Amino acid sequence: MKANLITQFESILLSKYILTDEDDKTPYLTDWRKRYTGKALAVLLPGSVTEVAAIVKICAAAGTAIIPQGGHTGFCGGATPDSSGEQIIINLKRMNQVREIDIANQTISLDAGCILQSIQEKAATQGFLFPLSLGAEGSCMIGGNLATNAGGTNVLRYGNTRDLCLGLEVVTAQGEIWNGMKGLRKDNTGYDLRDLFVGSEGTLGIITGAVMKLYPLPISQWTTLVATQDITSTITLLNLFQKRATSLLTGFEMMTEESLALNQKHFPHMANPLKGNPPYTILIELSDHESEEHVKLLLETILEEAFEAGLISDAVIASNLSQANSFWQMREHITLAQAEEGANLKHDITIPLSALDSFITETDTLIRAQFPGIRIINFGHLGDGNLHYNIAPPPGVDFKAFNLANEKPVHELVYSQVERCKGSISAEHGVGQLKLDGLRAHKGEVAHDLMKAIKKALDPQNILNPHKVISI
Ligand code: FAD
Ligand code: 2HG
Ligand code: ZN
Repeated sequence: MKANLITQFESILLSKYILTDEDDKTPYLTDWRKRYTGKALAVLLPGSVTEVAAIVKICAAAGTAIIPQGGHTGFCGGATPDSSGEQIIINLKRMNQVREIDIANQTISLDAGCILQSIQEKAATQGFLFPLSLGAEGSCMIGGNLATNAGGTNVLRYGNTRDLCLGLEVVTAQGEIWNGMKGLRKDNTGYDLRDLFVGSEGTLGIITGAVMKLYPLPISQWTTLVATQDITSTITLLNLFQKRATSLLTGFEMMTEESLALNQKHFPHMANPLKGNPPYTILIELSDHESEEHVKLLLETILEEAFEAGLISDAVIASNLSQANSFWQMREHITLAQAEEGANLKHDITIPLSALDSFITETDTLIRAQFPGIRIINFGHLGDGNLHYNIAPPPGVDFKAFNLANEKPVHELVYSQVERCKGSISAEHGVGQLKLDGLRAHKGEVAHDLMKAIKKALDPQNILNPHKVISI
């Protein structure tokens, strides 16, 4: 059976693109956080949509499960196979061509295996901004971004990956090719198939191509770090920037003192330029298409207002690009510092801005009381109400032992607060296998049953990424 499948794949792909040797497969079998390791019968590296479709047809006939994979940087174990050794990984990395930049339509058509950073760079050569931006952009792929509906740091101005997508090309669970590669900003022709596949984490189809929106490159960006003393003034500050800077506000990221302490421990060169380790350090970015002077003056005026209103106690404006980059580096390195420290318990959550104060105050108090000495690594895309409310054991306590004993009650405590505040248990990282069990309770029976019905309709054999997002 196994040999027979491989022989069939050999009729489609050169044998160098069919990885069966253990050493060759290893890099595809463990997720970025090293939380999940699986086995696979083979890792296939197709070079075109027709090859993907032909592979899926073979797997469908054999009832063999397929794990679609991009850069394998996801946080929920969605791209990692199970331990059976019977699943096939289809990694899209060879499908990495920009198909077209349509200047008049302001769109870019891409193969799903294009690395996010390379798309940003390609767009910039034509004077365009491709706004999706996240810490993994050097290795994640647009197919993975679409499949997880990734967020990142520009969402408050440009939306998440779903909002940037106009068209898709998808291979279905039956091995058919759906060509929806249209760059239309309006198309009301019934059910929106594109939006069904975006965020489906490889469970409904394999995304092989996409048409994405482009925007004019801003001519000037100003970045500042400010200190706030509490979350109430931070939200008021956000509202002030939203009111005064409107669409010029392109970044509003929050880092707590505890998050930056972890950075300092592992990356000592990344010192916070603000004085005295404030409780909250906020990174704010304004982008302008008018002039350097216009946006700088606006930033200075809003900051002055914020000082006068007692919302901020300190501010540093980046004086050049390299200092602005160093502010962003400090923010992006929190994830890397956490990985250096040990496997923390992640909570990628969204809370309505009006409930953030209550969420943080109450959850901080409860969790510190129940787990004395615990470290709360709370940071995130505050402009979107998206917190990365991550939990690490007290200093010196073994991560593995702590997580084993406390993972469940920690999640229960945090997620019950999320429900109280009418938030979401996954803001931008998805569900994968990590949050599979909690989904029914979170979404409610009706929504969960509708999701099941969709999965059954599109993938009745349950061969696309089974037991990820939803089990049928
Ligand atoms: P993978 O990890 O390979 O796959 C993710 C899921 O999508 C899996 O379920 C997989 O089966 C499916 N999939 C992949 N490709 C396809 C395809 N072509 N068709 C169908 N299904 C597919 N995420 C954010 O949202 N915001 C952030 O700010 C952010 N920052 C990060 C920072 C770091 C340092 C790291 C390591 C990760 C970060 N992430 C962030 C998480 C991750 O980068 C994103 O989820 C990203 O979109 C995953 O892309 P990928 O190509 O690596 O997908
Ligand atoms: C970020 O915003 C990523 O940096 C990672 O989404 C969050 O480390 C995390 O939990
Ligand atoms: Zn994030």
